[in-house]
Amino acid sequence: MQWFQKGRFVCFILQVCAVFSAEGYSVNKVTGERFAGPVTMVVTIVGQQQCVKECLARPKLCKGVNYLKKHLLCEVVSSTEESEPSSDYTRISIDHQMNEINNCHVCTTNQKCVQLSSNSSYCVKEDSDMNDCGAYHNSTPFLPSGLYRIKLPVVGHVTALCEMDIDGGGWTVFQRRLNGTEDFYRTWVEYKNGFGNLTAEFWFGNEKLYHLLSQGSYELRMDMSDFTNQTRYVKYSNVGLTDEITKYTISLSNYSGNVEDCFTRASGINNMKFTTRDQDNDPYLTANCANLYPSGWWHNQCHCANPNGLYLDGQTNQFGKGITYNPWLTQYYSLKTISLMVRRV
Ligand SMILES: [Ca+2]
Repeated sequence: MQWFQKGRFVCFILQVCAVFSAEGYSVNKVTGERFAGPVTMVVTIVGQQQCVKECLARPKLCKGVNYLKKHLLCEVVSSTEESEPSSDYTRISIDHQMNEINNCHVCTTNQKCVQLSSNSSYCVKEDSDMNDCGAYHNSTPFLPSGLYRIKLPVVGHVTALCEMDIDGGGWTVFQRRLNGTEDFYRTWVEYKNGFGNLTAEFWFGNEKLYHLLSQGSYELRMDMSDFTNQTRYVKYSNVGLTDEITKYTISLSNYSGNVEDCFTRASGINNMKFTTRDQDNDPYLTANCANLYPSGWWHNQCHCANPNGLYLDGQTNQFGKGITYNPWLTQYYSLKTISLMVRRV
């Protein structure tokens, strides 16, 4: 509230500017916590006061900030609804009420409000170059895993789940299963646009994934765990996806990992089109694999792994219908967790 008083004081002396240049706003700080996001932008090497100002300049994009003093790091967040314990952080929610007076509220999400000393403010175009999670990670290596706003070609700004800890970090997650809360037996349009909750189980969306991967060379990683908390992963140093007209055909190469390869073998997903319950693009002639093994996936005849299958809690007598990875625990075991993610190389 110190700055609020300062703002009023300045305006009292200048009189005419009183309504426009008042810096009044209220903040609410909690140390040892951070907002879960989405993080809409990151400002580095700034003090806490400047961090708050970065938020005030972007009323459409910012409801609060996470400030990490030891790295002078300022994370601008668009939601303050959820927070989490994080020892080195201070979370600061910011009330923009005075921005309505100084006209910053007319700026769009892609504009920064620049205030001049002459009582006026301008909305200046500001385009983020954060086009995937790797871009955030490369700019600021100590950013935590969580939700971030990225900008994709054609699609524009979207929120993505970023994995910043595993295998060097910088991964954009496009699929996750945790507990069976989300239905993955979905239509073509649902798989195209994405579904679920980024903080729980979700499919990012084939159209977004296509535009994400169109930006350059990407690698893919899939992590799995069973109900005894054993883990395995596979990784491919090259992944590509075609557009919707060609049915989001996937290409993968250069396997590594700590469990046998499944995706680039003859029965794998390499060069397969995407198949959903309402669109059979798989080479299995007599049926739709997405119906036989309830899912949406790059089915072959039909699959060696079924990450979007039914959540069947471990051992099952339903062959191939669960979240299976045949070379590890066979088609009669449905995994506990699985996630798929990509990173620019
Ligand atoms: Ca078929």
